Amino acid sequence: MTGLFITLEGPEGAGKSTNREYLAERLRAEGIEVLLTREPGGTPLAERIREVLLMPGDEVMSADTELLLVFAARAQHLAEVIRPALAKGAVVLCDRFTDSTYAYQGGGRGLSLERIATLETFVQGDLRPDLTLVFDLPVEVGLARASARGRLDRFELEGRVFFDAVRSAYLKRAEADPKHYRLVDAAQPLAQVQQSLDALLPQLLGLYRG
Ligand code: T5A
Repeated sequence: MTGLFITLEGPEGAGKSTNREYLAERLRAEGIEVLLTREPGGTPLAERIREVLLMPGDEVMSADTELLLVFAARAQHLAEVIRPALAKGAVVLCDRFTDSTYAYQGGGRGLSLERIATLETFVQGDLRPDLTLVFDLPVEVGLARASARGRLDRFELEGRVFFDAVRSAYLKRAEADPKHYRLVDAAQPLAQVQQSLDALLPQLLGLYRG
């Protein structure tokens, strides 16, 4: 692998998609090839799995089904998109990845972290993000931003306890591994969030250029 794998993580409405575009522009301005992608999704098949995961329905999805679906989509995404782009030397900016699984299925649903780690190794081998940006903000601020957009997806219909657990799972992971995580205060106005990203840019370029 010669490229750089950066993931953007955080709860609903944290600004991951908005800032992914911003970071991509900044990196492209440096002449770097950037691939923007997201999870669940990123390929036609994985996007179909995303629809199954996000669409509210009458049948309650078991937590194990949810876990296996996110990893099924990830296996396809890695094979079709992420690994080939990294092999070509691109910077891959991925909106959510396996930290979301630890936060939502581990923290939110309470599934065993060991079981998630087993699937992580099965699906990813030793591939892990080079750096993860965690966009952190109070749960109510993120949910207000997400609901301002209209119809809520299956996860956004969860309650406060679920999202508190998601947020604390992210914070715990970031605190445990400062080398691979950067926390971004996503409650600030967008211009300030983007200033924080500008401040991180030299580190990203350093990682990319070795
Ligand atoms: N999931 C995913 C799992 O459970 N397990 C997994 O393994 C994976 C991979 C995916 C869902 O799937 C779950 C988690 C998720 O629930 P999604 O739509 O991809 O869903 O993710 P969301 O977080 O729901 O996406 P959002 O679009 O809500 O959040 P973003 O991308 O963080 O936020 P963004 O950039 O779209 O911004 C939301 C709104 O806020 C505004 C933006 O303009 C936009 O209107 N905004 C700001 N406003 C004020 N100040 C700022 N600083 C702002 N930043 C953005």
